Amino acid sequence: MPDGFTPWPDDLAERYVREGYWSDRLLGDVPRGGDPAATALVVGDERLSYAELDHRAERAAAGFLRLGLRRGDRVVVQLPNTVSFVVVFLALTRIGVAPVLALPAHRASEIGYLCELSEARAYVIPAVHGGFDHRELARGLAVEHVVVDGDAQEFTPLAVVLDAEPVEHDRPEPADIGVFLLSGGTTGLPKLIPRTHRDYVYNLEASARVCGFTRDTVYLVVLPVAHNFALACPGVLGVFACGGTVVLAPSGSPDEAFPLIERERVTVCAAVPPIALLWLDAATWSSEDLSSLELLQVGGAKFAAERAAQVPEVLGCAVQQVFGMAEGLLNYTRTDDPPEIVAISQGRPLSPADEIRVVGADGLDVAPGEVGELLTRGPYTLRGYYRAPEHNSRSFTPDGFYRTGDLVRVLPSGHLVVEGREKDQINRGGDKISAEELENHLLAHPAIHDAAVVGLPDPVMGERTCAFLVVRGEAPKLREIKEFLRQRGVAAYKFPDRAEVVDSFPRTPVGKVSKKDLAARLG
Ligand code: OOB
Repeated sequence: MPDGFTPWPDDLAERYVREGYWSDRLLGDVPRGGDPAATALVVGDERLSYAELDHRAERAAAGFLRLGLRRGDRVVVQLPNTVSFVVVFLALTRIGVAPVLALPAHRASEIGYLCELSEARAYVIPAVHGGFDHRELARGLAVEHVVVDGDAQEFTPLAVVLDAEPVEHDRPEPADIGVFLLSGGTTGLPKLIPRTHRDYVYNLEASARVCGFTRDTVYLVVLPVAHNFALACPGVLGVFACGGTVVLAPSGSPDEAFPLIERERVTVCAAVPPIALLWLDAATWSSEDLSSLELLQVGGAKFAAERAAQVPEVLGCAVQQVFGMAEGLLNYTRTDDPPEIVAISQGRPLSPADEIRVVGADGLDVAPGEVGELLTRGPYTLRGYYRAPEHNSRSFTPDGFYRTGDLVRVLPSGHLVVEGREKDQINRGGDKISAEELENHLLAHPAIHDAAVVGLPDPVMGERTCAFLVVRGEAPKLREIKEFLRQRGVAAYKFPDRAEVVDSFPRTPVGKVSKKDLAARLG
């Protein structure tokens, strides 16, 4: 195991194996149980059977080995919702190379840091995506191999990697790190979440059971497939574990998603609240046949009870609330939960082995039903961020509970209701923005003397980002601030939606910026 990884204590690891939470199955083998002739993946006009997907993954595995990658290496993968993403993910995990899953929106600032922190040996990208030339970004990086899906220019074409002759190869151990997910972040720099094969396989298989996935499941992906929710909750991998069919869409726009639902007879989809709201709206006027839909999962940010209650009537399918995190813990409402629980709660823990505590500022458990910070540990929740000892000492209790930073209360049924957040993060329609990270970028601007970033309530996005600024001289326009951040290589979803110039920041009694008072000023 590489340095920087915090394992589960031996006694717990033994228990998770003994009680059947952890198996020997590997991430790259998840699609191998299905009917070889069944359709595994549909993207545009391309349809791949399980046999074809397996064959492509084996060839790609050989191709990455030929590049010189070896078990224990890391590769930053930044691919959109394409066949290539799926094949590359399976190939790398089969040879024990851990993909570091960047989002398509990430730019030089995030990618450079991820490559450095993970000591990635390769960076896998599309040539151009959403009008952005990833090759240009790659030219500024110090990675050994840049592998390009499309016109590779001076780099390695992915087509060459995908075309290798299959070879016998070593396989990883179930306890090895299978994949690195990105944390939403609360500090100046993003954190990496190591997920082992056995904890992530449990994550996706147990999720698939709770969600009732079968070989008849047709799952539409509208979120970035690199995000935990769409990848493994139960996501693409959960579908593969059951032998069902995955349909990849480029976005959640009803113009793109609804025709696919009709054409492929989609049965389930995972959405963030802004997409679910769009669908509720569009379904009233669209002409597509959505009658195949059985389940809409909604998560990533709080979905209002009134809206959740509308889903069955308007979209003709069940709704499931999902409160999850890349760090591990997943909460799902269950198909047989009473409708009011499904509307008002964000679900209950996936696993009987999930341990939950709700604590007050003093670190002690609050009375049942009271609001407090959610702490958790269990068979698929990390024990430490990768190579972040100092941050880990704050993010975990001495006995290994992860401090989620989420404020919740527990209903008598065991379901959780998310009541807010303690962490300094903005949740913009499911996209997470670390206030400190954005503030540091803003402080680099010559006209900005001080910056405090807060989330303001928004009916569609849940929150929007407002930057309060103390300026030197003339205040920069919002447009100029965005351009400045773009030039620094910051992902666009982190750009502030609004900038407000103030003379000074209100302070708490201990001298910290009071973000509550700042937000209240705009009341
Ligand atoms: C999912 O994962 P992340 O890592 O992008 O973000 C985790 C954070 C949670 O700590 C919480 O603050 C927030 O996102 N969150 C929710 C929520 N689901 C996530 N807040 C309120 N209500 C919800 N339903 O966002 C994620 C991972 C797996 C499945 C689903 C979502």
